[in-house]
Amino acid sequence: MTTVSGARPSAPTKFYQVGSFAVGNRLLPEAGSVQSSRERANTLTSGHRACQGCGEALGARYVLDAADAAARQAGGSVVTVNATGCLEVFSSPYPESAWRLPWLHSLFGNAPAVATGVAAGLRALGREETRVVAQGGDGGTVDIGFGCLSGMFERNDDVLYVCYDNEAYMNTGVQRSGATPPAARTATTQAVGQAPGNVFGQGKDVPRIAMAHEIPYVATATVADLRDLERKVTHAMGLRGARYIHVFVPCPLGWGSKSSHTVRLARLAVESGLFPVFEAVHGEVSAVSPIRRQVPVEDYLVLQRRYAHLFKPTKDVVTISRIQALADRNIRRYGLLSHSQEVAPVLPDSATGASSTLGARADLNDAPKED
Ligand SMILES: Cc1ncc(C[n+]2csc(CCOP(=O)(O)OP(=O)(O)O)c2C)c(N)n1
Ligand code: SF4
Ligand SMILES: [Mg+2]
Repeated sequence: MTTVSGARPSAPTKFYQVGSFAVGNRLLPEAGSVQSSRERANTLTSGHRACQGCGEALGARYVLDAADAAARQAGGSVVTVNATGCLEVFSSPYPESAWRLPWLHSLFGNAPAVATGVAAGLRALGREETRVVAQGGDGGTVDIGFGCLSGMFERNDDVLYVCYDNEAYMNTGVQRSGATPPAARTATTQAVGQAPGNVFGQGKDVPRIAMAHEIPYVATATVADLRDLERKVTHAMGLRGARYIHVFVPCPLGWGSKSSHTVRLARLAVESGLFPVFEAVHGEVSAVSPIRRQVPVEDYLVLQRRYAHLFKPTKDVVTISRIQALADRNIRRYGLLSHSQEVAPVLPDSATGASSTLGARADLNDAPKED
């Protein structure tokens, strides 16, 4: 190591997080990640007003940085269209903005239509190297913006649409959306009555609905595997036409989880089978992220106050078993487990006795206290 005459010798580089390719708070360039690059765009800067541990803020930064890097690589740039929701609100309190790229907000339900218009305008101007990324929460995507999104898919408009799924309308106080999972407590699905929390058998699986439109590319991802997310965005940016990425983003405020558990919860959602991670090309599944060892759904549920009623005053083994059955169905549907591990059969509604690797740790369901 050389030192400039008179300058203090540089401190030796301190490595930590062994195996994570990280040094300090930055990924090593050798890892080939957009986030490891000194020239990374930082499309979403610090200083925004997201809650501590917000999965949506983390996911959006990786998505837009990767999209911006891919567009620059191809000699272009990115325009972003944002639906109303937490991401829009916490990043753009007037007169400030945390965005460092062209960014538009119009309404809650029309981001796909606005993005389509932006793409059409750019095409008319002969500026097809400027790429359009639209983004919104699950409410904006699955519910209110769904018609516009389906039209964008059906016309195969040249837009990458990214949904950040935190499984409820968080920005307005945690109301149920079409992506809220069964049994979850929200402000509009209270933990009261015979069947507390959200109902079973409703809701929309938008990645599969997107696949039914046979668009060029559909993918799911989580903030537990940011390299995978980055890779999928980069790949999608190399394609033309309608593309859809559905990102699972835990929300500490809405889920009643510790801020420090955001990545852990995303990982548990994947490893339990509740959130399958896959890619699909023109309507056919082309790749899945396999699970090495399936964890019981209880390990995931017990860390969140929105499921507290499943553990107190007594453990609701029937409802937990029904949720387990949904995870097992995903594992079979996408072939997520390696052949070395058998998938548990679907349990009937009356089934009892869901097992857990947490065992007696149901006490973790006590109100999570921030570290
Ligand atoms: C037509 C219309 N209805 C309702 C609202 C109020 N509203 C703003 S953001 C929001 C919830 C957004 O939820 P989601 O899309 O899931 O994003 P999140 O805040 O969870 O990230 C609602 C209901 C609105 N802005 N416009
Ligand atoms: S309420 Fe949830 S989605 Fe909204 S900023 Fe807070 S953690 Fe993020
Ligand atoms: Mg939401």
